[in-house]
Amino acid sequence: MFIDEAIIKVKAGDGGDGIVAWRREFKVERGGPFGGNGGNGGSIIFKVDPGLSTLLDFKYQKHIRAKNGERGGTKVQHGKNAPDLIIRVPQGTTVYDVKTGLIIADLVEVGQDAVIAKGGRGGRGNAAFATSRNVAPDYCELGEPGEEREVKLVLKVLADVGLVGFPSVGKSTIIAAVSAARPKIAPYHFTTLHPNLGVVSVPDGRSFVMADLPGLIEGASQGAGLGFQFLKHIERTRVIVHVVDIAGSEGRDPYEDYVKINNELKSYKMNLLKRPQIIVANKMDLPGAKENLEKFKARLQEDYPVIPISAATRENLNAMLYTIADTLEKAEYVSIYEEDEFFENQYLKLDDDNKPKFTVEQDPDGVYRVTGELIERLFKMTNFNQHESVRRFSKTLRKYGVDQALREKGVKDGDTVRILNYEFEFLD
Ligand SMILES: Nc1nc2c(ncn2[C@@H]2O[C@H](COP(=O)(O)OP(=O)(O)OP(=O)(O)O)[C@@H](O)[C@H]2O)c(=O)[nH]1
Ligand SMILES: [Mg+2]
Repeated sequence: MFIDEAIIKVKAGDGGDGIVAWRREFKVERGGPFGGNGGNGGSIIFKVDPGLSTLLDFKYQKHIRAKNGERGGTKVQHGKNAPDLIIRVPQGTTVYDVKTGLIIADLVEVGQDAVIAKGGRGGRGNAAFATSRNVAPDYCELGEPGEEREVKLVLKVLADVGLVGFPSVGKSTIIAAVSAARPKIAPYHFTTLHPNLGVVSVPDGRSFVMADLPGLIEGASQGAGLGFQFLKHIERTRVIVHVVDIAGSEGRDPYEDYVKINNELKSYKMNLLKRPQIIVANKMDLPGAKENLEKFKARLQEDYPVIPISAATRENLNAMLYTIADTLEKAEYVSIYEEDEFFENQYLKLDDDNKPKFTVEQDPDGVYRVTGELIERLFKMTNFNQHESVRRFSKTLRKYGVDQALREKGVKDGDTVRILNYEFEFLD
């Protein structure tokens, strides 16, 4: 089954907690700090596997979790790091963060990988905090929580050229004639229900990947027929091969077909008409084809090449392949996303001074709330049962300018301040 969209939840492993422990020595009640660090949680990494061609696996696997890091041990033993979890995806998979709609990764190269949810760092044990000024720290960090998010996977097949046209014009017959792909071919509409890819070898040694796509009809970009959901598979192609039934064997006018399909390509979000196009006039073996070809050329306004062929009798196929290969050589690489559609470009964690970004806002009940990714993480790693950990947390907030920002908002000593679901008393 061909599946090209899926929504799943991912949760990276939490870091293990650091611990507080002490060395025991003869006659010494409390030796040096001996608590080890927690291990790191496993990250969830998506990696391109060229052997995969569908997102079918994600129909059954809706929750993916990586393992947590181990807690630190006594004798300064480091807790074990959890292994990263590698999830294989087909080439051409775009991973969106559902909450923001932004792209986390666009996985197109063979072997390309991306961290989709980062494992939490292990918390430090008290041994790690020992300094010459504080030889016996009695605090430790909690493990950092692993990232958790809902992601949408969209497969947009990776091909150099895409065959587009009305149903039954012969797209699947063409790809079957020039590659090893064996799609179903039949004299009824919408025989092809998902894209088929084929590697095409040109007699002069060049080669390219061709995609045979489901037929389009008028209104496809608005969802008519199989519609819009398949137009996304044209997005990554650099050249469009527009197939027409030049014999008009189903009673339609080939030129009108051509205009209708181009209107759909134009209305699609990326204006696919900007791509180089080659017109393939198929079914030249049928009666009336030659006259129709002349009429078609006379009405054609664009200067696209028109290649007459017959996929059935294999006539003129090489001329078609040379034209496609030549056009591909000149075609530019198309980038299908804008820079600002990517998560990392929108959610830089640090501001210009290299301090974490945060905001101070008033909740409906009047209490001031501090939000910000790094501040919230720091908060989660603080062990509030340890006096010293709390002190360190407040010190860091001061260093990052959170205190200052609160004061500027009018927060005074003794007022309540919120981070996540917790409340504190603000003390200068
Ligand atoms: N006479 C003739 N018939 C052809 C030619 N090419 C394809 N056909 C026939 O046209 C019919 C439709 O061909 P397909 O290749 O399935 O058409 P398609 O464009 O892939 O159709 P959809 O998948 O439904 O969009 C089949 O019966 C083919 O045998 C040709 O060059 N000449
Ligand atoms: Mg087909």
